[in-house]
Amino acid sequence: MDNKQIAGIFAEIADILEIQGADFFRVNAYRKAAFNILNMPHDLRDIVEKRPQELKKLPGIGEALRSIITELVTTGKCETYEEIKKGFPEGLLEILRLRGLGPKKVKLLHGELGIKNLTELKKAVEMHLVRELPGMGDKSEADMLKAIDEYAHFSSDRFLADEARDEAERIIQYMKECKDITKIEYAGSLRRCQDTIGDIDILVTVKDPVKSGKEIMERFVKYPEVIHVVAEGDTKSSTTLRSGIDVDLRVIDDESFGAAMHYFTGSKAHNIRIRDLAKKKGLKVSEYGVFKGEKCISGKEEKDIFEAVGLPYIIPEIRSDNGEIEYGLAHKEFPKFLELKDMRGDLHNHSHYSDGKNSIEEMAQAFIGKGYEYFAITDHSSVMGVTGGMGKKDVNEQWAEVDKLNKKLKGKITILKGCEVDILKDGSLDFDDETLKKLDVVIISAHMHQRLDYDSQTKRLISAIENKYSRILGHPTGRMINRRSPMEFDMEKVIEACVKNKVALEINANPLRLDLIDKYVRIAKEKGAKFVINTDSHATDQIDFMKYGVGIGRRGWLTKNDVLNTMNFKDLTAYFNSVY
Ligand code: DGT
Ligand code: CA
Ligand code: CA
Ligand code: ZN
Repeated sequence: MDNKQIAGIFAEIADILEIQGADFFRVNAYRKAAFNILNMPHDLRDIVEKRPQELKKLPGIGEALRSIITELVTTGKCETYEEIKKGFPEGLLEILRLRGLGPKKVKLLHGELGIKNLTELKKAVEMHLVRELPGMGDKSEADMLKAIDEYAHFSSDRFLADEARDEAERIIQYMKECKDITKIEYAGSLRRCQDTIGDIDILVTVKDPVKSGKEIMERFVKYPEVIHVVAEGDTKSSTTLRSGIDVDLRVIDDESFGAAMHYFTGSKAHNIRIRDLAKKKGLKVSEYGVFKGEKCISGKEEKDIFEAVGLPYIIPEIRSDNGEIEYGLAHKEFPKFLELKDMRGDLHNHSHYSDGKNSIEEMAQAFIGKGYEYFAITDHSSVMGVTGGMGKKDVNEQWAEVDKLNKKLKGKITILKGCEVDILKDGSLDFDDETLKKLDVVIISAHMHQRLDYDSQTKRLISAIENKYSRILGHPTGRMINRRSPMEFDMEKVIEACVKNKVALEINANPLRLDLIDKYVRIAKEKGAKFVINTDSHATDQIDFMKYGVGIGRRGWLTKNDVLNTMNFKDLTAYFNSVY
């Protein structure tokens, strides 16, 4: 358990206690502890395990809370927390997550109206019972209704790609310590690089399934992050992790591994098409293999499945029954799709000139570590005051610094001068032409006015795209997964404007964005668009997000040639210069 998770539990205890009407000081002790833990620089796991005497020095954390921290770090559980949760309606915790609803209001709703969950709250609001409560009125009711709708809309039970992938990789690492395992891989939507993940599917083969199958399952359900075992069997078990994500683990016979990988990678729609193709050839394809009558004829490797039904190998990312079967039947092979190793640079990054956490030099060192040829620093323009956007003075300072660094780092990496320029409400850009002209990379992004009506939004974006200095349309829809819906506009028209004006479309690789989405990537490619895949890094540890963006590119059937930042530095600058 890390600091954030521990702080989360303390905050939840405080909320529950407050709703239950506990003593103010007790509530406050937990709340203050949660705040302090969230803001402390040290990892509590290190302190508990290596320097327990330092626990006493933590500000605002008394003895009782210290022992809870130790309990949480060492066992992952906490008796006080379990005790407090007993008999407390779980639905109230969900209500607490609504915007504008703190423990005070929840206590009132529960105490006065007996509300225990979201459905009951919604009913009470619709029956206008809430406005009668002390301190409430028409407006509080309307706000609550809005918060309920918003919550229903955004709180999907799907997880961000990086959360799921990190979890999966950690479990695989943990399981690999079991010497009997010969193969272990994740399948499902995670392997297909979908933008959100429902649950994690892991497949395992072992040297001797009869002997060690049981051991594998025992190890799996004992994984320290497991908070609930949904099912435990000899060949399949399911658990829920602390993060809320479910994991399915299956032990597979080595002879069936390919067939199982194919089946559990999906998608379901793709599987159904494969099964039908097999039937037409008088075969049966299942998760166990390819069968002719009762006899298993292949299935050890995934390619066996495609071979059996007369298809070339299909990469996991495009298995969705969106034309890949038809294409495969008509062609000997697929185009060579984009790969992570094709990427030679990253054209959207922030430094501490705006809201980034690192200096330009620190970013440069990180990118050198990745083996990139170049990267662009594209801090925000001035309008983004909240994120510390750059004014004219900062721009000049930054260019001088970039020039200096380029001399110093010559032969190692090249830094491009860029900017993420805001698209203003009327479609003009936040920097004048004089400034834009001097930049190597101009990304245009809409961070504000995301709720204009459909036609105005379309017009606004197109007019920004038409600015002769625009090079890249940054995170085109502005969506944030589970948080903010995309802007509404005519995507096809915007794509066409990008093609006409030679503005590349960004696939923003940040797992919270993954914007453009795969469907539009494919449409844009068909319309002749060019793409860039950028991490939009605000810190050095985000530069590894590239793989998620490449995954979306592959889902959109992109090849290396479609993506500008696969070019070498010389070709890239020649391309950008040719646009004028
Ligand atoms: P998710 O977890 O919702 O992000 O999406 P998936 O694709 O990982 O789906 P999941 O975990 O329910 O199942 C994993 C794979 O197993 C799925 O992609 C295809 C296969 N599968 C599951 N249920 C069925 C089914 O009823 N029929 C067929 N043909 N395949 C299935
Ligand atoms: Ca899944
Ligand atoms: Ca599953
Ligand atoms: Zn941005």
